[in-house]
Amino acid sequence: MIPPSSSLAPYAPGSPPVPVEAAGFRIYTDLHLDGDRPHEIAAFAIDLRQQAADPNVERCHVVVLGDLFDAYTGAESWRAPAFRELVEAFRELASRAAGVWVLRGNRDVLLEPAHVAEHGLRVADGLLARLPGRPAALLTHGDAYCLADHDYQKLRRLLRRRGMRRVLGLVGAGGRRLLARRLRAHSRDAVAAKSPQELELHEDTLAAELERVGAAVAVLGHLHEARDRRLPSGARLRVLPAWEPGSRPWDLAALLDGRS
Ligand SMILES: [Mn+2]
Repeated sequence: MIPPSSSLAPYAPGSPPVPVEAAGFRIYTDLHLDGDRPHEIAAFAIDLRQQAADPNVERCHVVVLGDLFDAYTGAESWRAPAFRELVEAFRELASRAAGVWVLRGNRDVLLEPAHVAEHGLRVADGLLARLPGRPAALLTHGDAYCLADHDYQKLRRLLRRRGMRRVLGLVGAGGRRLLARRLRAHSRDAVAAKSPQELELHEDTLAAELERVGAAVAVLGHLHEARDRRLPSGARLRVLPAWEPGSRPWDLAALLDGRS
């Protein structure tokens, strides 16, 4: 049961989705990489190198649908020794693919384009992805639609305030690390204590956003479970589970066709 609208937090969209048209989109989501689990980072780097070696990637955009990091604190997160190999793999992929995007999730809300421009990566809150001759798909993390979760939405609004970025810049890397640790611990404890409907997507808000941006399909992560259903508006909702090492990225055409 979805709670009535009166008990919802206000919808705080991120920046407008960036329109991108390409022959293909390859999608990863919710890797939650952490320097304490270097084997997972290495496995993802291997996968990115495989993507870079595929000649077809030239016509494709590769998209991480949010929560690449388990706790992103700022540009320094990319410079941690455990991430060196991954950064190299991203650079190689960015030199071959039509585009490589890292979308912001709730765990890496502090990602800024300037942090990754030198590696050839792009940052956005969402993409309006269009395959030739197909309806547009909104690719975004999905946390913006969990409106029954007031605590989280309050935090989301706070961390996305313009002035907040400057404040976090001033507290320095040590302060941001402390903040990230606390946020992560809070999110783990709080999520365990929340009822399933508190963590649920508010589908009417999502449907309205799809209509607003002109998309017929939403592709989201965040919930760490697979879903494929029609919203009452007729739009289609695809939720991707967290990517696992050894599996292939999702292909947007296959998602639209229901082949994966
Ligand atoms: Mn998430």
